[in-house]
Amino acid sequence: MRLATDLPGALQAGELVLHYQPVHAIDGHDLVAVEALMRWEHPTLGLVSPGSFIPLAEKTGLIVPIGAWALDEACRQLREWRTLFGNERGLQMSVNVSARQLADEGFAALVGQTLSRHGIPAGSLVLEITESMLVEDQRSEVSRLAALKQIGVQLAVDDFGTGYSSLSYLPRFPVDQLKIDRSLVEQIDQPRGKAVAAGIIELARVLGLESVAEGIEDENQLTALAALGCALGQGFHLARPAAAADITERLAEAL
Ligand code: G
Ligand code: G
Ligand code: MN
Ligand code: NA
Repeated sequence: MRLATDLPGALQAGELVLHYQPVHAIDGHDLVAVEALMRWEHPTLGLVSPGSFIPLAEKTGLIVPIGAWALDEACRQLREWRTLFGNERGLQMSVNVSARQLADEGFAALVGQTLSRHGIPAGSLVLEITESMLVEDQRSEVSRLAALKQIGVQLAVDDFGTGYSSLSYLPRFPVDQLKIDRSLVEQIDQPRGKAVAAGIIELARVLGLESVAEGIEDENQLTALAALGCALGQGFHLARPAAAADITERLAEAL
């Protein structure tokens, strides 16, 4: 188990990096946000995707320091882009958060400190949490999320539609975005798939939440989502995750 033995040293060794996937407005195509996605530049295995080491980091608890690093690095990078391209452009940064991080007593304080260290307005940070985190232990989760909302960050439900299909958390949790999972976007070319996507987008609308479609891989899916009134989109058809320098170029082109 190379990964398991090497992971504890990876953060210290500077082997973890963030790539960023653009999030575009579906009407107008503006680049409005990026999602930070971790990568491990392993000295011999090459670029390792988070799917293969995040679960390991969660199991061992390493996700707490690694996640704190990712939050800090994402905010540092957002500061750089906002300074280069103007705060008024309003670029937002999404960061994935694991259950283990949210369960940490000091998480909201950590988020607050990280934002002030980099001079980032709280509203431009989106924390992505998964549905399964919301159904686990509702009472303590509600108070943890409320503490984050008090700071002013936005909260997104990631992989929406793939969890325990319990919607009972939605009225109670102060979330701002629903990120429609790519397994649903994939089925949008079929009548029943389209109906489900339409229902979610309508649900987001009546709750006053932003809808974000993930995993858009072709023009037909984009057109269907636009027709349904989905606000934001992400996917290989729009832009792949890329290193910070590539995103800097894209932002410069969009000026
Ligand atoms: O890039 P890839 O498809 O391999 O991502 C797999 C999973 O890893 C995604 O579900 C994503 O949410 C998660 N992930 C990526 N970056 C981070 C991170 O910085 N922190 C946490 N907790 N999860 C991440
Ligand atoms: O769980 P989360 O939504 O955070 O996972 C994001 C992951 O989805 C990233 O690892 C990213 O590489 C991947 N991803 C982004 N866009 C697409 C896409 O259009 N198709 C597929 N198959 N994966 C995508
Ligand atoms: Mn995500
Ligand atoms: Na997702």
